[in-house]
Amino acid sequence: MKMKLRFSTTSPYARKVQIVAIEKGLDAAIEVVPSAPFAADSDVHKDNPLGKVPALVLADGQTLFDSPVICEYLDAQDGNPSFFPAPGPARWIALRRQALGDGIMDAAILRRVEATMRTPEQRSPAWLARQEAAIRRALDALEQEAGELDGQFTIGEVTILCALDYLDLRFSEDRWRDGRPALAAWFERISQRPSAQASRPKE
Ligand SMILES: N[C@@H](CCC(=O)N[C@@H](CS)C(=O)NCC(=O)O)C(=O)O
Repeated sequence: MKMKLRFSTTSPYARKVQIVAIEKGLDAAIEVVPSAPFAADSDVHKDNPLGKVPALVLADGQTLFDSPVICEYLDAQDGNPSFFPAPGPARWIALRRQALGDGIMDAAILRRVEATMRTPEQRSPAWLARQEAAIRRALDALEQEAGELDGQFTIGEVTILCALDYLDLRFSEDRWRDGRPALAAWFERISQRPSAQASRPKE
């Protein structure tokens, strides 16, 4: 029986799972269930009480969430995890980069929700500015370490790739590449990877 993945083509968190599944040769073992978690009639909560994608329903009926948990589970299936290195310096770097990428996505989605689900009167400019600042600082930190991102593809680099592509999808007017040439060049290189090409965000 196939695993079932609650998935949205624009979710950067769900894309992390898709990339790891492709890289590990597990995509054929997963049935993708397109899901719209923000729709009023969404039934995602039937698989994930938090009502969020991604959620992975295993063959025994157990459901895993969120994206860090699902990605680590898929990585472990062949007994040879490469996206989540064993405890040690490489693991802390990978997890820290994942946290930075997830944090960019979290802040970007808060901005998007503020813009799409709240009326102009309800919107808080201070809250929006706070999220924008978090994204800006995280991108600046990534520019500083962009020279060290090449030569590996752990959950850290997967997550950064997904976060940057999400900024292109939703906030292209912010022009995150401006002033960050090393990060932009790394992003162009990593985007050529077949798993990245196969999982490009689609509206
Ligand atoms: N930390 C979670 C975040 C997942 C998440 O926020 N997903 C969004 C879609 S991009 C969602 O389903 N949101 C629905 C909601 O917040 O109600 C993860 O890494 O999987």
